[in-house]
Amino acid sequence: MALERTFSIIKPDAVAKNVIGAIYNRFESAGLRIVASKMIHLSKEQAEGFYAEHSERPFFAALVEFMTSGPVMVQVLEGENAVVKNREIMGATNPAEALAGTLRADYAASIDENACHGSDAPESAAREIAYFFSDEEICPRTR
Ligand code: RTP
Ligand code: MG
Repeated sequence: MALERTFSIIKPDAVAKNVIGAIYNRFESAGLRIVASKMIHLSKEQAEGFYAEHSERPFFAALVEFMTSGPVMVQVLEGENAVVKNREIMGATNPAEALAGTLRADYAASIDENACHGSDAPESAAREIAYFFSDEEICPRTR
């Protein structure tokens, strides 16, 4: 299968827990390469735009509040089957349902503060990558 890209966020709860490196290790151990990365503190407008598909859901205001509560790490992951692979590494949205050994089982406290985001399809991955990164900021491996 050809290389695929996905978009990932280490959310404010996990950044506060000081587990950025531990989470990057999970990605790398699974064969995903980090081809772009930066730390940012999302504005309300950035968080609302990113999660626009959920704007009518009852948890939307709490989600935006949480996502702007501290800095996040945003990254582009590249590898075979990257979208599905990252979702497997993350585990279920609700950490109570996440399989043992997944990021959310290990680092998430609740469905509202669940440690990480990962694109749910190649189409959303392309949109989400473009939301945060210019082409020049993405560095595919040359060796
Ligand atoms: P994400 O987009 O953050 O990677 O999470 P996801 O695909 O697993 O879940 P999604 O349905 O896209 O929901 C986005 C985020 O909204 C919060 N949420 N809360 N209280 C609730 O019922 C509820 N449902 C979703 C979660 O923080 C979820 O990650
Ligand atoms: Mg989602």
